[in-house]
Amino acid sequence: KERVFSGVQPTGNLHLGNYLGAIKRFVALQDGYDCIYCVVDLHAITVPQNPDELRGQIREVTAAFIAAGIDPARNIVFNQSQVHEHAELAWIFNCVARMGWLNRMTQFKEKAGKDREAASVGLFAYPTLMAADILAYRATHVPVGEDQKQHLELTRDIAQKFNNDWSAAIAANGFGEAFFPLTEPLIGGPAARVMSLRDGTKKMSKSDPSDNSRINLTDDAEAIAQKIRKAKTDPEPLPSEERGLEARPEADNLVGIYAALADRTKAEVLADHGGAQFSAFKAALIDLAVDKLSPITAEMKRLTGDPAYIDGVLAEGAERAGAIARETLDAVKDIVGFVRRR
Ligand code: AQP
Repeated sequence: KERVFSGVQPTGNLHLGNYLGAIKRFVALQDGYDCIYCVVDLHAITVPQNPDELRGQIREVTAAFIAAGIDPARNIVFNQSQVHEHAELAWIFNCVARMGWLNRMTQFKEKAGKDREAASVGLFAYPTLMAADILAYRATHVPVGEDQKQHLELTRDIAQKFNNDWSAAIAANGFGEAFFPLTEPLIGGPAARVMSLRDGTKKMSKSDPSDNSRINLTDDAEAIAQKIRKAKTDPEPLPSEERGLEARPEADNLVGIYAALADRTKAEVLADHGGAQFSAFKAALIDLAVDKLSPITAEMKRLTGDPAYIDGVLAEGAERAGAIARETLDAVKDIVGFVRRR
């Protein structure tokens, strides 16, 4: 079976974009692939975190994975900091990646803001750690939202440069022509980029100061209803065909959310709701969103009330993940020329 890896940061305010763009798709992949899902806490501290909140958020993301339908017995679910090979491989990749490659990363530019000198070195090196997360398992596929596309391209560049730079040692160690796979991103569907409910040109994000801009996975039915009712729209009714959504970012976003929640295409949603006023469409979307999200929210709440269970899942997952990552690191150390303990 081919291997899937993906991660979610425990940075609070897990939202509908994280669910539709990532977590819901993780669930769908567990039947066809060998899947590894990680709570990437090392990534979270690239910006300041409160230690007690961070611990809670790690457990909350784990609970969200399980509540959404990821089975921790069939898949590997763990938090990154428990498997030290991620950080070790990231260091080696820091020596493979070029400054120029990382300088082009748009997420760093956005997150660092104007005062780049004050950003952490970790925030700059974030993509090499992400490459290590994926390649420690030599994963072939990574399901992510559209915003991660550039980082996945960098992961492929790092894998390729590693394979080229050490090609003789890779062959000499019996790994043939290439040690790392060129990982394929799995990006797509109607919710690859869920936008803010307040501004259809901005992505729905954890750090948006307006809570009304996003639906949190912890929101109750009333909050979901209120946020959708208040969501920005334009004055026209819904079009009947997808091309009618062009240049209507807010309409496009709500139709995309509906389609992803209902497991349908935007065209199918418009075939049913084309011509409807937003008041009617929003009412249908509220029913659908509450119907799909409430059970997840309730289960997340139940699971976060049992931290010992969550910590047990993470420990067991780390054990299994570590065994795979260790094998990769042993091979990498041999390829690079390190002397290792045997
Ligand atoms: N708006 C989105 N639409 C679709 N997918 C999204 N993802 C994030 N936002 C959207 C996908 O969710 C997964 C986990 O993302 P992350 O842990 O990197 O966190 P984030 O939500 O992108 O939040 P940040 O970057 O911590 O905060 P903001 O966005 O506030 O700056 C990924 O697969 C991501 O693509």
